[in-house]
Amino acid sequence: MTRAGFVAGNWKMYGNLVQNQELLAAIVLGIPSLQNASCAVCVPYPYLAQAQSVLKGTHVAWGGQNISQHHQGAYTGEVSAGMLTDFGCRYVIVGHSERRTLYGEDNQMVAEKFHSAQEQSLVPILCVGETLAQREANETEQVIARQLDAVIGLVGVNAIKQSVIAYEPVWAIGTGETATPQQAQDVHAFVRNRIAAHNSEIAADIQIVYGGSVKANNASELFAMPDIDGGLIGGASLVAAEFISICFAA
Ligand code: G2H
Repeated sequence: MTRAGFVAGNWKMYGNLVQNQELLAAIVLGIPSLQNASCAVCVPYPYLAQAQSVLKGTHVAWGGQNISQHHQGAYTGEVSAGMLTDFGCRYVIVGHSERRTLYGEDNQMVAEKFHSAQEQSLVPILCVGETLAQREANETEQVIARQLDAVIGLVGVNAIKQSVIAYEPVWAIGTGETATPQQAQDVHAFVRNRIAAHNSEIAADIQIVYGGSVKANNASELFAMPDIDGGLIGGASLVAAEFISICFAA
């Protein structure tokens, strides 16, 4: 694989000051450097300052899990991309299926969030993925295509270059059920081909990572697939030894 690997932890709504301190310190200690790969943790907003203070100057970057599509305004409870950059964030997850399903984020809104992130020089980690019903109805590719096309339609394919795409089949998220390496590879190849239809160089360079019950014991076989460049890790990113081992597998 010529592309560098990438692993991001998605802490979701877990953690507290004490636990985070221990987890971040262990991650920094466990990842003094990585060969041809990089890693990050996406933490809940209140802990961005803590992540910044522990991770600054280390090999581990940090980021948020969501942003508003707006720059500023009367949007109670929302957080802008610019606010994340104030805390040194490099990454932000956009369009995670939990946001799409639980908070009604549609493809257009996700595309606007992607755009907003890039306007503030954040690297969006764009999540795409199908539900079990969609997979069983053989709609996986149409669903992913719509999710991807909404973003490319808004920002253009050149902008996609400065992002990471995460394929996360909804049926594999937090369920303990992982897509087989071949199932994941097939969708990653589909995503890459869809981008190649616009620009083959960008398609060859872009990092496409897999998310959905990735653990230390299945990361290597997933990351060995030709179009899988790393992972977006939920539950296993809360356990230092697991997360470190997944980072080294990338
Ligand atoms: C998918 C993933 C991280 P988990 O949501 O984004 O979580 O690894 O717990 O399935």
